[in-house]
Amino acid sequence: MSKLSKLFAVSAVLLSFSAYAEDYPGEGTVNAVKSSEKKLTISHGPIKGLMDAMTMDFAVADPAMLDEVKKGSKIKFVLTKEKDGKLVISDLEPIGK
Ligand SMILES: [Cu+2]
Repeated sequence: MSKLSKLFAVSAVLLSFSAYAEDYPGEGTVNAVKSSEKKLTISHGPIKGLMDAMTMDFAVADPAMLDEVKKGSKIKFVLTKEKDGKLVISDLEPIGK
């Protein structure tokens, strides 16, 4: 392991202990893109440690993420629970394209 990757590994560990926000990976299907609300309606599978499978709206961290999907898109996403308990999709990626 190079010095630089060791440094990254150490900072990643420190970050995971010190961060207020928690990340949860999930998968689901986009049912609706609500551009004006910066939200996606997603039928998601169980999100371990957070919730069971259901259909619900999620806010996205960056409106540009809405352009990466459309109704029917299957996606992987990272749901971030912020310090104040708010849930936001902080990353997403279409799957099976
Ligand atoms: Cu849910």
